[in-house]
Amino acid sequence: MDDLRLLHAADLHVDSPMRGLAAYDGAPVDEVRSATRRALSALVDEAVRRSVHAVLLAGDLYDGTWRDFNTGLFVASELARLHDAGIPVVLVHGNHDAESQLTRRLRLPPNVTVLGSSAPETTLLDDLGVAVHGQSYPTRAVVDDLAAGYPEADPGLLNVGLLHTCLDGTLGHQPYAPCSTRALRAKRYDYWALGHVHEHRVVERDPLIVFPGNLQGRHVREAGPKGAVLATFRGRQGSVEQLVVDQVRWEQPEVDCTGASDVDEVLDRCRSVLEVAADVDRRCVAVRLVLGGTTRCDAALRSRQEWLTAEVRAASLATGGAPLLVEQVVLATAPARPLLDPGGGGLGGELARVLDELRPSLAAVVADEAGRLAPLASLRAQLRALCDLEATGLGDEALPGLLDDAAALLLERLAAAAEGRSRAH
Ligand SMILES: [Mn+2]
Repeated sequence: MDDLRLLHAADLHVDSPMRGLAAYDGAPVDEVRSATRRALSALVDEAVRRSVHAVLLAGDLYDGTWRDFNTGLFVASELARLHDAGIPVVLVHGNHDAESQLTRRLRLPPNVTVLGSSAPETTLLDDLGVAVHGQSYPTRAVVDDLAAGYPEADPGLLNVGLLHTCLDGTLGHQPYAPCSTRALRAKRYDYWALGHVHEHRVVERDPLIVFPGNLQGRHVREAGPKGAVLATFRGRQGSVEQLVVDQVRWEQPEVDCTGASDVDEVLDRCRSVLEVAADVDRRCVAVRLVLGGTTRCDAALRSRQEWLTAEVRAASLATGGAPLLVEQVVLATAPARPLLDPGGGGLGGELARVLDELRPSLAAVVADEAGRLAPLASLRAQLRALCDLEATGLGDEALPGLLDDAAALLLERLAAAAEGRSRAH
């Protein structure tokens, strides 16, 4: 008997807005903005090229309601290419594209079956001997165990469960449609095509319980290769492989600045790391560069971060490799010797003593946030929502670093001012 090939994807988030993207001049912004669409096209290309027998989409095909009908038209046109190739598609909606979330709707091509949201449904792919069981989300926050209502396996068929779930919640993500792997096993299905967790993960092999991960990373917390899963069955014996189809690869490479004697040397090291990043199979790469290590030029870097970021971006434009987007440059370097010695003399010593006085009160502000400074906490929450600070990765832990940055900046300005004065005399 021939192999049965099922292409399983989830969390496509087509037209996800890619918040927090730095749109500086020269950045490959269009490439990044269109990445979720191009990843879907690449998925369809793979399905056709490999003549898969069916495509399974396990929720969050859309990121939310469409800005206009073009999102739906684009998806319909890609799924129509599968129709032309005679490939059926079975899908469920997840929390992002739950019925209540989508205010606009379009009919999909006739090869597409959308499993309903009021109760579990089963669709039979008759000529393949496959039963696909599943249920869509009626609303965004489904906290019931949907899988509990799925039917028992049909012993005469290959049984597939299509489910958008956080599983037991230990993999992170919002706690929707929770269930245990034990309960899934008890259904005696041959394959559980899951969605919702954005990391690729084969949870169990017997039976296969699989998260393909999202189709296309959308920010630096979704780094590394992304794509779908090809599940191949010979009889009841299944195996899986990841099919990478992402069009923009997110990476967070580190630049070791240990021993760098000046800023030029740091920039040279950044350039080398960017050249390696741009060499990943010619795919557009979005990077957050993290500068670490102990260096004498720590203070010089901290006092000129905007310039440093621009220099790194300028370097990224001419690597000779794939288009690069430098999302952010994070300074995590340490001074080669203590920047400011509270026991020392002069300007540095004086500033160090002032900062040491400030440090405990800063710690107290952070510690007391839940109580006395509740309004501050809510203000911070509002600011976060406004600026999507989480997407930039700037959290409470950044506060002490901000103080160090302020110290470095202040010291450099004071030193420059002092120098200017002495020259004037
Ligand atoms: Mn989801």
